[in-house]
Amino acid sequence: MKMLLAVAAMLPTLAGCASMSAPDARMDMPVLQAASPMPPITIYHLEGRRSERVVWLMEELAFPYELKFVNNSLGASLAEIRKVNPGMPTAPTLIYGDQVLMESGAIIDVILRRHAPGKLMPALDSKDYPWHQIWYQYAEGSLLPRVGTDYNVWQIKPPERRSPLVDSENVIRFAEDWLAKNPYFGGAEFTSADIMMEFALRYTLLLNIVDSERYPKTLDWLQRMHARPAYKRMVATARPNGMLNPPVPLPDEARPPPR
Ligand SMILES: N[C@@H](CCC(=O)N[C@@H](CS)C(=O)NCC(=O)O)C(=O)O
Repeated sequence: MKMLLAVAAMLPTLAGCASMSAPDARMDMPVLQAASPMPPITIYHLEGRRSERVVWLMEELAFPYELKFVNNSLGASLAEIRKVNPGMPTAPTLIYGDQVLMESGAIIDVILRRHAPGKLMPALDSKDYPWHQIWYQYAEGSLLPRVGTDYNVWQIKPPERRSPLVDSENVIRFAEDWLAKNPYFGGAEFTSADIMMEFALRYTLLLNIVDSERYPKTLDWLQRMHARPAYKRMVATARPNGMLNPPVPLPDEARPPPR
């Protein structure tokens, strides 16, 4: 086994798609992390929604995939998702070989770590890695839940006063401040954290829950994301009529000033 790994590490063809990690204490030699072959992938999709993240990832990696959705109909596309994922019919739902996967962040992580090691992620021992992880989780863990709560509250009954807790304006301001000092959410390079944050920020601005003009760094970063060739290919494939099916935006008075 040791012999095989050592020989494999020297082969230029294998080394091209492999990365070496730190020495493994048990084996006392470097562990080879080669990319596993990608199983057939079908992405169940809703236009303008989180499933775009997975399409965008596949375009960045130039990996093949099948895309399933009904053009111009979120309802009919959701009905398709329900057929394969009745327990939690959300987009993205992914057919990954013989498994049904969900949660965009988990899907992206599985694809990168298994099938594209070393790509679209800072190295584990780099300075960028911890903050890449934070922004990667922040999109679904902090930003969208807080924006969603504020949006739903406004839809039911406009609040009489602003919550003292972290709210939509705070979560967007925090991202804006990061972008004032860093070109990407993963730090120096474009990474999967940008893929996670793009939907979160674009969707928030569509809700009109904050005043986008107060966040020039965010607008500039969004423009840079949308100029990427892989993003444009995603749009051509996953929004063939340019359909975003935007949610109903809030009135301007819903947008609080920075604290
Ligand atoms: N945290 C999940 C959220 C999935 C999700 O809620 N997707 C929305 C579309 S963006 C959806 O399927 N909504 C349909 C519904 O809630 O019934 C992820 O990142 O994949």
